[in-house]
Amino acid sequence: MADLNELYDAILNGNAKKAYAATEAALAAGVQPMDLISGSMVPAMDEVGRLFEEEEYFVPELLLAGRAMKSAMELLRPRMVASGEKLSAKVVIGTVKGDLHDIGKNIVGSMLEGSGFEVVDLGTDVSPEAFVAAVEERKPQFVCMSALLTVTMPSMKTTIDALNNAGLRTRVKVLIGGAPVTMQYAKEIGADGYSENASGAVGLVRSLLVS
Ligand code: B12
Repeated sequence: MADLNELYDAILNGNAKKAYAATEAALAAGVQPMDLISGSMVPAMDEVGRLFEEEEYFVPELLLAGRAMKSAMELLRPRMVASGEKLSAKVVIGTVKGDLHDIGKNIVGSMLEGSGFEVVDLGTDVSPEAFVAAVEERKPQFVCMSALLTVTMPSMKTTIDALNNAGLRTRVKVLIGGAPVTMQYAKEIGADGYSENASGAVGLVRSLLVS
């Protein structure tokens, strides 16, 4: 039986080597990538966030935990990306302007790829103009935006406005997510959907594709 606490502790302590080794061991024991993400990795990052709020952790600890999470994701990503046939939908994804958090966005991107969608990842700190340019050039059916900071959430609205002004809004479905984002906010800014996690994001894309 794989010890999932090891991965949780390694991320909490910001130990990238241990996180990698614990992930390797869990995969060898047959644990599924998504079970590792939702059972150990996300709860560990939530605890890191709580400790940061309590001022027991500071930015260096956040960085180390983020690095540990990324080293585990290195092993999980190839397993999440399906080798199967691509579905006929393209998704442009990015973290909005001013925001450097990309762990959740990367999980959503990997899950979408793993479900057969073509994913164009614009990275972090993506301006509304860059989203618009990507929609013009890559012609996706979906735009996925991620924000982890309350101060960067308004950039989601600015991006939707920019898509509107460029006459592109009706060509794409816009999905938003990230810890501070809510369904209510999605409705307020005129997004087409919101999900609180990566598997929900895949479900949303699938359901909007057939609707
Ligand atoms: C790791 C981390 C960092 C790392 C990021 C590393 C990286 N490469 O991403 C670093 C150190 C860089 C960092 C920096 C900062 N951070 Co920080 N960070 C975190 C932390 C601890 C974890 C975030 C994370 O990765 N969670 C795990 C992932 C898997 O969850 P997720 O991102 O929510 O994604 C899931 C869902 O939301 C959803 N989802 C995500 N995106 C999308 C998109 C779509 C379309 C859909 C449908 C779904 C979806 O699916 C994902 C998978 O299930 C959070 C605390 C927390 N619990 O969120 C603070 C937190 C987000 N950070 C915070 C702060 C304040 C900062 C700084 C301002 C600190 C500082 N003083 O410098 C800077 C800002 C830098 C910047 N400009 O962006 C605050 C934000 C407070 C607020 N309300 O605005 C938090 C909440 C900590 C806290 N409790 O105070 N941070």
